[in-house]
Amino acid sequence: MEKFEHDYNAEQIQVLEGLEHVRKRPGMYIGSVSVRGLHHLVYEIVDNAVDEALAGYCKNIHIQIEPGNIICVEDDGRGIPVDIHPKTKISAAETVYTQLNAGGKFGGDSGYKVSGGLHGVGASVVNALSDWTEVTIQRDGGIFQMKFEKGKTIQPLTRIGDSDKTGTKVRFFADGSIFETLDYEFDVLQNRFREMAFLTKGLRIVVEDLRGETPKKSDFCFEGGLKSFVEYLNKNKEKIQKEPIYIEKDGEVPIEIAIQYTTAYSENIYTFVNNINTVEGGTHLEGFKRAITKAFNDYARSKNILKEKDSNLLGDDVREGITAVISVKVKEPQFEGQTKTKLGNSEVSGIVSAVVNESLSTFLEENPNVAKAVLDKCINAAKAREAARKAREMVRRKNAMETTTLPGKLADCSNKNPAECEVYIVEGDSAGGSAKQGRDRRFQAILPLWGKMLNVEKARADKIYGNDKLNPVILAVGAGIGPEFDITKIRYGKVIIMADADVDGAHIRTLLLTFFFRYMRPLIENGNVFLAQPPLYKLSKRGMEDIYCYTDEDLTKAFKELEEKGIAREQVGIQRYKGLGEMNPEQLWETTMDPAHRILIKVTMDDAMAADETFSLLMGDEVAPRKKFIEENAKYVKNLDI
Ligand code: 28G
Repeated sequence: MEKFEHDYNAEQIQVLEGLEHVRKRPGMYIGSVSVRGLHHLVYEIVDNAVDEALAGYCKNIHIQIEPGNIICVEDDGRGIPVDIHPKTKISAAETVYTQLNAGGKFGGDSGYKVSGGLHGVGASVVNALSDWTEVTIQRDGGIFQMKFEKGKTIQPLTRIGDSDKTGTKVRFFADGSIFETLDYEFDVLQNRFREMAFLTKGLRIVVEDLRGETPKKSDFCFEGGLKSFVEYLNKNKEKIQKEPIYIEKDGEVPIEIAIQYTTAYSENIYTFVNNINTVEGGTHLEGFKRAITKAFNDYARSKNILKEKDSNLLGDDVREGITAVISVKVKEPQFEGQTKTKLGNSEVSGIVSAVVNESLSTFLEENPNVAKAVLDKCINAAKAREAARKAREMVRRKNAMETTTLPGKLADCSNKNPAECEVYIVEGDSAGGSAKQGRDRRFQAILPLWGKMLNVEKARADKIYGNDKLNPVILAVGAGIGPEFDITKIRYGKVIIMADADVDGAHIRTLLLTFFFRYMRPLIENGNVFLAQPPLYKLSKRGMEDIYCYTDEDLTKAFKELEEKGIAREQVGIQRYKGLGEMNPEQLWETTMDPAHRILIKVTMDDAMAADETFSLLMGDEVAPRKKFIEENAKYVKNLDI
């Protein structure tokens, strides 16, 4: 009996120490305590519900942001088991919420769990980082509830009623003393759960925001799975084939893939392992690429579309205009790479490659018209590749003849260590002039751009190289483009886009982001691209230091703070900046370029993807969605030159 007591206490102490560590070092468990980490809490809980769906027991997941930033997640699965462990006298449910890594997350006994990165750390981490958590379970004929504060049990699992239903409901309020912000972004959650719904065919996910005056609600359920995902990604693009190619195979490594070709020149392949976006790719992507290159070449040879004298199509040719989503489930995934989003399991490559090669070959045989249309495009891509090579050679030769390979408009910095240097890409000559005078020339370079940009959507690589607007950007960054882009050669650690806060500025931003996304993607993945944020307003008054406001909220806040100091709004002068050109060099330095005061926004892959989507919408060939977008956004886009 004594021993029993002793064990019990030791175990409990361990639990508390575990959760204490989570609170001390939250970053180790959820990446950061920024808004990103905050959203991670929701993903962790929803992941558990999705696991229950993958096990085949849950059909609906409901997520609500309640007023006051309380999160409520409910599923109709079996309910977390409520039985009491005979030794610890603690319910299974409480164990899941208090023991680090409980619930088989790292065990591999309960399906396809995640064993690396930021995911799958489990409910106990959410509990530890929440001010309070409340879990309600329906199963075995009853309703059971338990409550926690900052991870500590304040009400063990208690039967509070009867029910003939089953399911789990979790409500939590994140700890404001740990997170920088408690404000959830509905769009961020909505995008993530749309993606999850695509990845789990037939699962219904409803997400609601009940905080504002007008509640928001999205209802996702896709019977087509990844086929629906690809159709969604291509909704604004002109398709070469009507229906996506769909591959599904349940084996040792379950595989689901959808592919659809468009007339665009870019390649868009998204890959997932156990529902985690593997941004850095890995063995599943390698296997896929190998298989489609082989399948198209074999087919083209067998039908004599490629003659004996012709050389093989390259991977790049075969992937031009492709939109594909690849989802695999791996029992013990190895995640590698800088952000732990690269699949390392070598066995996966061959498995994916075999499945794709077989399914795609069959598809091509059965759909000769689609095969022909896609191959035509691939062969054109090969020709363009050859033309691009020549254009590149020309540019290189031309640049070699000139004394410097840097663009004439570039005002370079004196420091040559890329890690310490930054280049501002500035729209317009007058803003460019101010930036040149205002900068710290030791580490800040300025590249002014002006005039209309090339429409990247409609241009192949050969045009990009010769383009007089983009070539300076390529030369300034110094690392090439497309497949040859070499991140180790970049000349600046920060590439900063500085454009006005108006429609034209938005236009140039979208264009540049799309260009970087399509031709210098590692630059974005590596976190080297930034947006400068110029102020919108300046408040000034005699005897008071000027106040710069970067958003309308800033302005409201500034007025409130002034009022608290007894200064009325009428007493201060307010200047609204319409463009960067209105600021003198000192102001531009002070507000937008001085590392001590400026606001820089790091561009994420999500931002770039969104830009790419907007771009396709505005520049692409599909007329109907563009018209719809313009009608819906008429007041914003009237100045846009499209
Ligand atoms: C609403 C928000 C989040 C969940 C379940 C269902 C079971 C479960 C969850 O089991 C313990 C460890 C590994 C099996 C499993 C119920 C088996 C039988 C479950 C959720 C037992 C956890 N009956 N639903 N956990 N496992 N939903 N939604 O968290 O071996 S978590």
